[in-house]
Amino acid sequence: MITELREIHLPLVAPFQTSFGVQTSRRILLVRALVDGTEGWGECVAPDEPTYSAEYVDGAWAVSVDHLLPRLGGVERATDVAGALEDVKGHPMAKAAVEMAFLDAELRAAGTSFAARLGVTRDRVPSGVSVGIHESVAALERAVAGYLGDGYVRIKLKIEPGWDLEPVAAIRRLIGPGVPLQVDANTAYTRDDTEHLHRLDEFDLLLIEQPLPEDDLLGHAALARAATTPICLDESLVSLTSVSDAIEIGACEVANIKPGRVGGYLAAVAIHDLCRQRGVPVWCGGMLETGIGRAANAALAALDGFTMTGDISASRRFYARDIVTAPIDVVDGHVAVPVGPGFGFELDLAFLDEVTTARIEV
Ligand code: SMG
Ligand code: MG
Repeated sequence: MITELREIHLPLVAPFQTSFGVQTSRRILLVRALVDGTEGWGECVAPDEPTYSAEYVDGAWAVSVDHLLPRLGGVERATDVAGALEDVKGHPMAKAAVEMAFLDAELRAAGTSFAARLGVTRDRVPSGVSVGIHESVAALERAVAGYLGDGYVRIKLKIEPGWDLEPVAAIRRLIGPGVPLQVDANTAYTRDDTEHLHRLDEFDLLLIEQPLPEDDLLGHAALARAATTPICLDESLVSLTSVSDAIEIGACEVANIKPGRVGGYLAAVAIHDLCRQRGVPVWCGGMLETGIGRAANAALAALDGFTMTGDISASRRFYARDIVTAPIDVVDGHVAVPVGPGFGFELDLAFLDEVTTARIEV
């Protein structure tokens, strides 16, 4: 059962700007569960504002209290959560956090790690970094040089109209032809930008992530036919069906899998399996998670179909201090797959209390 909802507030080490705005801090909803007398935690990736998708932290809190928790009556296992919450439309991030808390608690109760439950064989995953829009190309170059110095093995640049060809050209020049580079538009372009987006082809990018609005699957398919840079979807992929359809019509040559966006880690695994079957490479996206979500993502990304480097960076890429006792670190360009029970993190309870801004026990 769910025993607590908590909201924390963490400042970011530097502003993170995307095509939909600037974030300087994060409010994060955490969910605690109790299974077989053992506690577990889930992290909701809903941002402060409904600008990445419709979900946001206050909405996630409200739907959890008013509609999700009351439906969890007889639920004892993570595998029963999605079914119990099925009547509630949408809100995948809020649902995912609930399922995650059950999963962490039941794995801890069984003394099993998430990685063992998934059956992964890799003990580390390559680490990529997502770099926001900067005030100048020079500032972006400094940031990227710093991340390369930290060992990241793949760079992702956020782009938007007016911040694309020039910064991408500059960074390709800076890092040379050998360093994997990709871009993410977070839906900032329209079908009218097709010609313009083609000009990115010359920079040998791994992929262009979500150039068009999330409901424009046909637009992405047309772009994929015309461009040589593979089209990757993020915001559009909200369920197994949407992924299957997007692949079917040629709109999704690469998939960014974010557990929160698809309703949880169990759905994320099913999407991974489908993509693998269809020969579509996948990678694990990031939502500026704390050490809770980062630990879970590192295990997920160790599944065999995750053949591309994910946005799983060190805790310190976003947070000066994480809420876990052993912040996620990047060593030789990789993040270790946690081996401890559950998702494998331990909370820094004193610090957690310090950054808590709201809390209810249920
Ligand atoms: O966690 O490293 C991270 C952030 C990765 O760029 C990132 N995420 O669209 O992929 C994406 C963005 C969404 C984050 S803003 C809510
Ligand atoms: Mg994205």
